[in-house]
Amino acid sequence: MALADCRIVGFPKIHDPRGNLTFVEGGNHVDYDIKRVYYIYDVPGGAERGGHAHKQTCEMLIAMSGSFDVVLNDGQVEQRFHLNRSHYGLYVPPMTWRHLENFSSGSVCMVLASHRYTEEDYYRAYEDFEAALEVQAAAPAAHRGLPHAA
Ligand code: T46
Repeated sequence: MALADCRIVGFPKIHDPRGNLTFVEGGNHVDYDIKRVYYIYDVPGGAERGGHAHKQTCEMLIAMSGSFDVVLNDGQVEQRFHLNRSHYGLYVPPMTWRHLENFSSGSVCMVLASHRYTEEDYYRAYEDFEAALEVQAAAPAAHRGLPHAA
């Protein structure tokens, strides 16, 4: 996976004088089965979250309230996304290093994840992540699911 696979996804927003409504559908706005939902809140000023990559889990990050920055890195390129609307999500594929910072007061980050939590799915040391990317890059194309010459 590369940073090019990361993307902002827009969700429907039903405007209503009683308040707006947004929905997220599996198989539509999210193209994986959602196995877990978690949220980060009560973040103290100046705190950072993340600082790791997942081996298999893909995630959709949504700023349900307030705002924060998500900095993504695929081992080659780094890109910063500012999330501040609950009708947009940031899709993050596996093998993407991420950290979250600049949380505004009262912000809530909700995450729709493709896998249940297991610590074995994490690279928590950047050098382990880099080493895994090198192994992937050295693997024959067929093992990476890429087209290869017959
Ligand atoms: C990501 C950002 C946005 C669980 O027991 N279950 C869970 O589902 C999760 C996510 C965490 N935990 C435990 C594991 C640790 O003992 O909660 C503790 C903190 O977890 P972590 O260090 O992973 O938290 P963050 O906020 O640094 O990162 C999490 C996600 O891991 C990560 O994928 O994108 O939130």
